[in-house]
Amino acid sequence: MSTKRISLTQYLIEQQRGEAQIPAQLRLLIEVVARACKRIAINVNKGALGDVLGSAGSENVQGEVQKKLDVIANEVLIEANEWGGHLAGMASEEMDDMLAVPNRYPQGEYLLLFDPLDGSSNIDINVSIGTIFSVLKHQGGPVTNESFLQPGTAQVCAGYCVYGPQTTLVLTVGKGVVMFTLDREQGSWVMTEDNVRIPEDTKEFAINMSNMRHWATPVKRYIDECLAGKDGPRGKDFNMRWVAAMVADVHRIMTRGGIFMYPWDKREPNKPGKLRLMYEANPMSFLVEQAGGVATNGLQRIMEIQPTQLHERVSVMLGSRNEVDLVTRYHQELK
Ligand code: AFP
Repeated sequence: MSTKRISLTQYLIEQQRGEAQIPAQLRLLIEVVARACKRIAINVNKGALGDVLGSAGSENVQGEVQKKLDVIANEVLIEANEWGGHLAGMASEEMDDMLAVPNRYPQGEYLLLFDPLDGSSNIDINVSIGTIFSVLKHQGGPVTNESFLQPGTAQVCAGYCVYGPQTTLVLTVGKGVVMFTLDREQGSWVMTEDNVRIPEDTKEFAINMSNMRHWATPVKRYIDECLAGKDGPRGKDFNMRWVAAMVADVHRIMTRGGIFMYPWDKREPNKPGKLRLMYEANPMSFLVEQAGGVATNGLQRIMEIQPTQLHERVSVMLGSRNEVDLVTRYHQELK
């Protein structure tokens, strides 16, 4: 990390001028989303002192009970982005269908997808949560749900914000991964890592072990070998972490390596997995790959999956290259 800490604005202006050549509309989009994350952080940090905890008394398209902060974060992102002229439309975990930019505002060339508050089950227990976002180019014509059904390889930008002990924004525009920490005294994002790299090897896996009896054979084999430790086929001991917020588990991997898995399981065999492709798996896969990691669904690169539905789910294995390659190989041996 260079000693000079620059602001998000300076970084984006340099990217606009430099190799990445990010267009002005994309630069504006990122600044607007980053500002919205600051507003979400303010609401998250109120906790019991503000009317932000507990259930909103409604359900989202996934049939999950919405927390008040899910709804607040969703509204903050919509209100921040609808007037700027950089977007054609938005899609959110919290909305059944996409939202086209209202006619009273100019339409832009980008599509923004987001999980406004990932890890909602952690809100009331004061454990890290976050916002995940993905950016696609609108291919023209009227904006519909189908406009968003582009593979992860079509993403032009992805990022997340972790609302934890620090408030950290992690971002890629396809030229590596950078991290910014919120300087609360100035209210500005300050670069704290300029070249995030995920170690190819790790001794740390993240999976919800309570689902073990439901996993497919390749996942059971991989985890059993990790649990066997140095006396087993892996020849080394492993540690386990599970924050139950993808954004926090992925941030740990971006920071020190590891493998994160939320695989298919036999509880609902027709569901490919729990996590959503468009606004959880794809943006996280883009970031992981840009940091030198790997992201597959066990059989193929997540970013090459052709989406068929806005809220479709996917099995996720991502992180340190050599570990994800190994568990992917175990899946492919069974094909
Ligand atoms: P919530 O937003 O409902 O808490 O779900 C979070 C999440 O989608 C993802 O962020 C976690 O990795 C995963 O679910 C945790 O799932 P389990 O609660 O089944 O472990």
